[in-house]
Amino acid sequence: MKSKFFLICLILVLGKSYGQRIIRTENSGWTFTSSLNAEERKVVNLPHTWNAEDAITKGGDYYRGVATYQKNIFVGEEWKDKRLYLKFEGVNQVASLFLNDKLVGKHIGGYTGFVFDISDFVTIGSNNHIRLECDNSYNADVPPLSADFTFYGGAYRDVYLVVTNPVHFSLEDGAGLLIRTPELSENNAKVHLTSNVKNYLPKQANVMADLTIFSPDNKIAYSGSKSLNLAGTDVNKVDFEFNVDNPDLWSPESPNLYRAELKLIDMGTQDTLDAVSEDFGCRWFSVDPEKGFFLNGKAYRLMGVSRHQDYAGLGNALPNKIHETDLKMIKDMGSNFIRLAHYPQDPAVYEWCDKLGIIVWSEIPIVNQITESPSFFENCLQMQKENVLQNINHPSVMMWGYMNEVFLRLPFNRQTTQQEKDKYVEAAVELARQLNQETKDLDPSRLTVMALHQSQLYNTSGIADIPDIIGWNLYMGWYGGKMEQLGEFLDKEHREHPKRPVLISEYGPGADIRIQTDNPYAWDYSEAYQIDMHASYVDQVFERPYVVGMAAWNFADFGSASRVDAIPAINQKGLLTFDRIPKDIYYYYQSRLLQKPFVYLSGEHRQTYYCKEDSTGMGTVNLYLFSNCENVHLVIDGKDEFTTVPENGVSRLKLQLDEGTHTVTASADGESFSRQLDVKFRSNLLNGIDIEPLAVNVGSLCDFTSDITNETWIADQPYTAGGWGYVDGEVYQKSRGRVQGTDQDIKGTSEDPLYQTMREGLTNYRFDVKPGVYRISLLMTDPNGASGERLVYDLGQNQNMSKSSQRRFNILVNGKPVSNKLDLAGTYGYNYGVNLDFVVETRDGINIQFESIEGKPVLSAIRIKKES
Ligand code: GCB
Repeated sequence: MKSKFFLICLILVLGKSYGQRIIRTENSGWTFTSSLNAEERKVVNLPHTWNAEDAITKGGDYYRGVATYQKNIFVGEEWKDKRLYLKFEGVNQVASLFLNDKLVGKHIGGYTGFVFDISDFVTIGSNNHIRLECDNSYNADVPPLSADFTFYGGAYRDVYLVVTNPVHFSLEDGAGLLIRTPELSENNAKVHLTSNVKNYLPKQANVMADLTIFSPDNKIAYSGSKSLNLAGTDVNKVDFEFNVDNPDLWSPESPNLYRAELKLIDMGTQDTLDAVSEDFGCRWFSVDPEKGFFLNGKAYRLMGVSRHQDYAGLGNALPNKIHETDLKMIKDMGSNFIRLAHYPQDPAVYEWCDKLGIIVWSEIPIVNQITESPSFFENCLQMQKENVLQNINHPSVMMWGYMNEVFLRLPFNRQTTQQEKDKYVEAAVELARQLNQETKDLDPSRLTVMALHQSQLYNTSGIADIPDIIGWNLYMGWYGGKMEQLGEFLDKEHREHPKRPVLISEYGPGADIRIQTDNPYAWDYSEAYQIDMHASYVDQVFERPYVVGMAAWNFADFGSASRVDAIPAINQKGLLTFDRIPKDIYYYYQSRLLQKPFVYLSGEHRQTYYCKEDSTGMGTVNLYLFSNCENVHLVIDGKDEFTTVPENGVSRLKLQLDEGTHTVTASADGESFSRQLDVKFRSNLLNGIDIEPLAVNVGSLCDFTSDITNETWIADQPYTAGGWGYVDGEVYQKSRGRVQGTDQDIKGTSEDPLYQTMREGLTNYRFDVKPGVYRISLLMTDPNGASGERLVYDLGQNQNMSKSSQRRFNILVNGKPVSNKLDLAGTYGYNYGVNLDFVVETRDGINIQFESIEGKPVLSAIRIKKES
């Protein structure tokens, strides 16, 4: 009896839902061809980009052009009365869709989704040929025109086939359902829901629109119906307005989501013709130039990250799972805020921000510059429309952005006359005005925002007065200036523009987990400098209640094909590496932002500490302790104990340790963290070189640990009798003196930082070793490029060029020549990593001599090992 009842119910349920839309991925088995290599055809699955590899290996010369994806889909008789759509979540950057060789449509812009109706192009009962042409070449009418990230081409997000009944909710307008909460308080939420319905039947359709709202705990919060008489294919609007009492508000701590399910029921057959569902949330927010950001009446400092959407080895073609793990790491860091820089991201990103409680700034990619053409304006406005309408229901989204540093390129464009510059500025201001207006028209409930670089042109032009909030991208302590100057700048801006809410939309230096130092300085790419700069910025912001918040640049390292950091083609300002290994700085933020007790000791990527031995036989080890606890108890090797009081989440520990392995344990409030570390004295290193070579990162204050050999090349030192080090010469510095070493891509190696820093003009480098046979490796590069040196991506600060030079020199060991007339540039080319290995026998130490023939000799690294 029971089972019969169940069967009837099942039939009813199945019967009711019969005929609803089919949504299936069309990701598998596309044949890919590109005009780069017309011969090559390969089968790929989406998400896919053709630049995952060459944007790294070829730098700025990665392939930007046309490529094609093709596949067949079978459309059976059963779909003859259906409507068919192809839905693309993102194709970079211009996409043209052909069905059976007929053009269906074209979409401009690489970062928003689009839907094409293919119903009238398919042949029933047959295979249908889909061809998607993508073009990621430079297009002066399509933003971004220039930017510090790679413009990976391809169908890099999911693609779906959607099959619907002739009567269905429209797919072409953004989210499908538009849900607004025009009035909100703790006691009541007024909700307004709209959808467009289409009827492709040749006759009028009488349908019922059934709406059910589920509360976060899955109870029915509202249900209602409306009957609709749908005539023709015209769009018909269906509207609901209702109240939810005592709504469960959405916030970072409680990301409560309501679900709206809307169905179309045939009044005759009672069949469900179509169904859509969307999550939404109830929350209100505002911003005040003095007091900062408020959500549901409560003050919040917005703290978080900016995020790019790519990943090591994959380019921008990420499975949704990586978006999810990224967002979870951002939440676990203690963030309540994310800037989706510099473009709208995958739908999965917004969904996870909703679920995890992360407040979103979503923007369109107008970066660095604009084109003063009507089509550029049109494309920008269309992109913003798509950004807004596709993401409008997400409660996490609270800001719509539309420009990043639009005046960056302008002042350096020397060919441009003042008059042309003025015209350009006027055009940018006009574009900002139009975008701001369009955004407000589409969604008056959100705040508008724009990101600026440190230039007064944004103030003098008036552009900074257009959006509701200003984001400053500030890099004092990196691209010029000192990190301590941040507060001064913010205060001045605040004084001069007291009505303007301000946040920091970017900040942070580059850092490489292979590079460690006790003496951090700008451009050394050390983790220590990254910690110091971030900590300084956060402290300065926390001292200023008016600062709305800050978004660290960047959540993770990201692809920027023409940039050269310690890893070429990667911008290394991430709190995590490109493959998402957290740098120490990630834990600093946990200590600063998490609400639960937290303890961490730095040094995840630095197991050995090479110290100077003091007169008592001890060396100093520098560790950062990150903790939000008041008192942290430290125990060294289970015996020596002391307590430290972290200031602003950090204690800078200077531990006196003897040579050997030590365990340091930090505990507070039930949390405990242990780190094991090895201490070695520099003065003893020559003794063990028959077992472990002595490898020196010449011209640098940083240790460099190779991720290939795991060998550490330790920071350089001056020679003292009985020891080792450089005798003379100076640290090679670029002409402008800001960077120690060169910032060029070193060819022939992935260990660029080892070669980038060097001494030049040296005549002797000595090791007072015991008699024996030694293998000596010299690492060198000639840093002077033919076109002179410059920072490839420099925020336009300085375009100094230094002249190329010629250097030729002899190398001798203890007076015996090992390399004559070495011409690094002539033999290998500029910026090529050259490694010379040779074996020598000595009775009286090793003195490597450099004899200049022309120009200054250079040495980047040296390693010696006793062979016998
Ligand atoms: C900026 C840009 C961003 C860059 C960043 C940097 O101001 O907005 O796109 O990646 O600086 O790392 O130089």
